Amino acid sequence: MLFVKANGASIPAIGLGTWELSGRTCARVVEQALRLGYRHLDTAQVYENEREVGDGLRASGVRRDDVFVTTKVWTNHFAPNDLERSVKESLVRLRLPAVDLVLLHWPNSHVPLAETLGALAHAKRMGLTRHIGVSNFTVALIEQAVALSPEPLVCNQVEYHPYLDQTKVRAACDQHGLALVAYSPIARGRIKADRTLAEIGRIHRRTPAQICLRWLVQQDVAAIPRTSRLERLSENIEIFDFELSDDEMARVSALASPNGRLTDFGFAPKWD
Ligand code: 1BO
Repeated sequence: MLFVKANGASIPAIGLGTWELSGRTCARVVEQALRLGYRHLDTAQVYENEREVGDGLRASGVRRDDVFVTTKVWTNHFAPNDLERSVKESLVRLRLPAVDLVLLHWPNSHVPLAETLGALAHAKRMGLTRHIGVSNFTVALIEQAVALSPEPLVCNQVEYHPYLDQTKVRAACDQHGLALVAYSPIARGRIKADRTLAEIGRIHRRTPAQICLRWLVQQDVAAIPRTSRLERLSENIEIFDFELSDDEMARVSALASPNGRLTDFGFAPKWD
């Protein structure tokens, strides 16, 4: 497993995304992923599956300290006291004394960012999390957050896959030492029928999903593919024994399109 290094954190390059996984399926997928070698789990308060993620972690028999666990605070808990309470409630559901990373799930312009980041840093200083970061932040918001945060931010988790150009956000993350963590890294399955990825895949005897994930980790990006199918778990992690050429990397990057974004909401910031 490769690691992405960022402002003191060491983040396993492939993690298990759990958005939209729930109940026993979630716990079973988490358990199996860890048994297969995953060491990075991504959940969130709003996914309503923290309890099952914790159950899967314990059922796997993998040592807690060997797993990088991320959770996220939803935007209605960004006022300082709410944030601390929300993180503590996440820990109760996960049944963990601390997580490795807590993220602000989306920007929220209704609460001053300095206050929210102050509370997030306080959660870190209380030992509730080893690291802190943000998610769905634009370049301008990254700049503000880095300037305002009392503790180093280690990542910005955003949608990223071959159909969505994230050059500007990646550059801002690089400049400030933040890792970019990619959610929906295989474009919610859309890449499976992609001819370019299939062609490159034939050369390396890999699937389009594996080419896509390799393209991400070769940019020093961490990716958190989600699947509820156990057979896909192995596929998504078997990407560390081959390498894409510069030409292949460029061919995958050229798949980006202006309307490639899949996750957008009325409360989203104005994207770069
Ligand atoms: C609403 C959830 C988006 C990805 O975490």
